[in-house]
Amino acid sequence: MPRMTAADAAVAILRQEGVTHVFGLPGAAINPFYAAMRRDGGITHTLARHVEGASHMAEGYTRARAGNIGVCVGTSGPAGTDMVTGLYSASADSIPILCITGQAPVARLHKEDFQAVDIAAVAGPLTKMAMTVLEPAQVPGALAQAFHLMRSGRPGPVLIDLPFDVQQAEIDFDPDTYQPLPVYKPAATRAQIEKALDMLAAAERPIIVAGGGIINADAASLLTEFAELVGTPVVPTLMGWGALPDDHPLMAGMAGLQTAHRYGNATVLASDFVLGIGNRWANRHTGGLATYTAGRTFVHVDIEPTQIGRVFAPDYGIVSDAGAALRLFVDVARERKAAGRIADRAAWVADCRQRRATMQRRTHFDNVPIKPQRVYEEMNRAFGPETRYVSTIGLSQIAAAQFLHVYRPRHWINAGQAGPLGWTTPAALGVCVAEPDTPVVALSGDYDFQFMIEELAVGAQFNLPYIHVLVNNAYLGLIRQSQRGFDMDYCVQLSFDNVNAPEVSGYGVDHVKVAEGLGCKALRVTEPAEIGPALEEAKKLMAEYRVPVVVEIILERVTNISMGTELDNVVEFEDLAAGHEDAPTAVVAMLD
Ligand SMILES: Cc1ncc(C[n+]2csc(CCOP(=O)(O)OP(=O)(O)O)c2C)c(N)n1
Ligand SMILES: [Mg+2]
Repeated sequence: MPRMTAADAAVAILRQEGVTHVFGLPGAAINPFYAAMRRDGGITHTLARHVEGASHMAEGYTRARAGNIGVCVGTSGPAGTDMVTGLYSASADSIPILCITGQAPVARLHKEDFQAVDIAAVAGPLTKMAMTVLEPAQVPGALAQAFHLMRSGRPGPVLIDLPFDVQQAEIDFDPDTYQPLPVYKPAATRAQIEKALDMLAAAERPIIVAGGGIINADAASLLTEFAELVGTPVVPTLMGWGALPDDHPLMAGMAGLQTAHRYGNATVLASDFVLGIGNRWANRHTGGLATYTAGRTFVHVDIEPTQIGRVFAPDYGIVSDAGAALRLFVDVARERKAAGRIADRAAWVADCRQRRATMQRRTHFDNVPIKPQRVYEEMNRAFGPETRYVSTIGLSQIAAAQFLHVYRPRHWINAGQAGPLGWTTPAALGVCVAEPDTPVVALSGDYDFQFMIEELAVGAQFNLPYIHVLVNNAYLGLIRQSQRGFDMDYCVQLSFDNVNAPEVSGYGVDHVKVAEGLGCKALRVTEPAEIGPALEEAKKLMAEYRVPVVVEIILERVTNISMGTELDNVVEFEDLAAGHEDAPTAVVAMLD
């Protein structure tokens, strides 16, 4: 039997499970694992500048491509605690990442050793498994189980903590006969799908709510086929956005309190039946449940049995992987179509389309300082359907979801539930590693950008080019807006007179200088007419220098973005579009 260190066995298993790349940051306690990676030679490594950055890079890597599992590696103590935010954000959005940490030697774990923290206990609630492996011979089993759990049921992260002496101990292990464990995914039965389709058929104004589970299951084309077969409009959730292209005739818009379209909310409110697939009825999608559910029948399909009924009791629940359910939905719908048993929904679809063509928000403003809406209009012009957008949170992200267009699954990559500031830059870098040939455009507010700004150096060092649109209002904009309810504007200003940069006119940080200092290219824009040319220039710089290119757009300081507490109570702060020229890049042309 081959003998090797447990660290060598761990690396061999990563390779057998398909890992080719890790994101990390070494320290003394994880050096045996790094030594094993070096001996193996088959895994590339991106050196993060902050361990939290490594965890978000791993998330970006997973989210970008079906089947990927991002791996982040750090040492004992603070490295693990730094990665906790990545574990939270991954678990909240059902994203598998594997976090590997070094640890103090087993015999010293209870002696308050240097950088010995019980990371497995810390990570427990945020992972599907968090284990400090105390026996070297358990390492292969622990890793096999880690991959099994990450891929099975509702996907999610795992943490494996490896004490220094466990990594170095020799064990018997045969990498050649290692076999990944089978993956468990519940699947709907035909009877369940028939029943759900009967309920859909009985409805007059049905919609499908398409969640991130469809993207995780790589089932976007099945969703499109099913929606077309049953002629039913689709309302994607924020995590499901891109499952159906924005220009598809059945795309009815997103619904919710913030990242939503006026027509999306209006269509949900006009519906009488909702088939939710791979979604979790997130509160920022539903708003108040009384409004959301009144007068509607619900079917909920989810891979995680305990999700059914968690937020509200659906009329019917099905435990199934979204892909497995959609395959059967398509099969049965096809049979019913052939038998002439599918209702004609043309009038309802036209109704939804009409809302889309009339209920637009205005994007075309010529103001200086620039209004944010105009930025997204220019981005729609500059970036094609192949673009992958990456964002986390803030007015910037909310407005982006209201105004940008997404045409493909995994092209809107967003830390939907956790929304950790600082996520965007490292996640975008992880996406670039996973998908080096597709254009990546990150979008940050100034505060999100400042949170993990050091990761830009990673993009410069490892030649990970992408465009980072930075919308700068010198404010914690979303929190400023939410403080209106407290009648205050308190501790949310990022503006100051920068003694080194009078040209930023009191907006505080000189992002261009910082980005350049970290090895990136950067441009600053203050006039609306400059946005388009700057984005084109950024594409050229990116191609020439192969580094991240920051396009900073100086916004007006205060712009409130549409949001509310109920689907029927979203507050609009700006003039609505009155005609096509007010929303010139809307996918469905505005009816004047
Ligand atoms: C780690 C963390 N702390 C606090 C918050 C709360 N928060 C959400 S958005 C926001 C302000 C974001 O400001 P900016 O990135 O400039 O975006 P803007 O809203 O101005 O567009 C804050 C503080 C958070 N999401 N994450
Ligand atoms: Mg801001």
